Amino acid sequence: MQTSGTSGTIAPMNQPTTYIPPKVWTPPASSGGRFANINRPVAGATHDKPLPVGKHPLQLYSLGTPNGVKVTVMLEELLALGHSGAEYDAWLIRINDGDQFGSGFVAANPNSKIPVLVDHSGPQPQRVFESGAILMYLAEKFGAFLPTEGTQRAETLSWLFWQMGSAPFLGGGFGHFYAYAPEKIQYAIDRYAMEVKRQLDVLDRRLAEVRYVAGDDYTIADMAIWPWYGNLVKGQAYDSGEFLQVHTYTNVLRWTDEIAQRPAAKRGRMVNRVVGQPSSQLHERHDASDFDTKTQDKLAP
Ligand SMILES: N[C@@H](CCC(=O)N[C@@H](CS)C(=O)NCC(=O)O)C(=O)O
Repeated sequence: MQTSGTSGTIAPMNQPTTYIPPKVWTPPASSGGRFANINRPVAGATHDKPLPVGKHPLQLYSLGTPNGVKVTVMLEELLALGHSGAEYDAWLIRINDGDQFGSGFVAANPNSKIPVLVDHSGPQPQRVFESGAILMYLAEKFGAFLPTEGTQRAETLSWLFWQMGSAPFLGGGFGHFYAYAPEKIQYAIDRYAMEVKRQLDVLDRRLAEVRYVAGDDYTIADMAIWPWYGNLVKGQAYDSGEFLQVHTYTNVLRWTDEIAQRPAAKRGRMVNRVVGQPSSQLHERHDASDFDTKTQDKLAP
């Protein structure tokens, strides 16, 4: 047997590599793989850095990942409905550079993950973290995109929480092991591909029955699900379209394309975006006119 010190035991060279965990886990010097440099086994700030505050009541600290896009789409939808109180400053948090571990960010979100909203419209600034909580907070504050009673409300919340519980298996499970892990581990990829295809089938069957996930109306549940599962069925997540045969989920595709046509969805997906065509990226948003410099037509999914 070869041993690897405190990190555990590795099987002989001529057998499949099997990790035998030591009695007490210690973090590896580097696990390799994407994001290895920002992973830590402890919480808290690594450096002093206050968050900037702009001119609007709502301050968003985020990045244009699917979790970030949920919130910028919601804010743009609220503004499109005429809720001027939803004007916001969107500040860019570069998670690969560790911005989420600055003292100001950690005070706003002790979990050190984007997105974070701080509402300055009341007597004291109110922080809200977790994208699902931010969607609910905004929906209740403005009385929009979350039905107040009955089946539509129950369905909206059920599908919102379905997304919050399901996406970690898609991103942290499938996406991580298929695209980012330093080696391809068949057991892990099979396990998460199985789960992600099951989730897509859940969504596809639902969208065979209804126009939007909660029923007839577009809600915060659609806004939560679209950036994740819409990207996936368009082949825009982890370069996995062919592998997962995403073209077979025709109802999800129909719904994805319909939402992509909404002007607010087009604007929302541009905010805090740092990948793709330069014309699709609006790194910070402080005013509705900030979009004018960008060509939205290039944003077709
Ligand atoms: N459940 C959280 C997940 C947020 C999340 O995972 N954010 C990622 C980017 S999409 C992040 O900030 N990662 C930085 C890190 O893990 O250090 C939510 O929905 O708000």
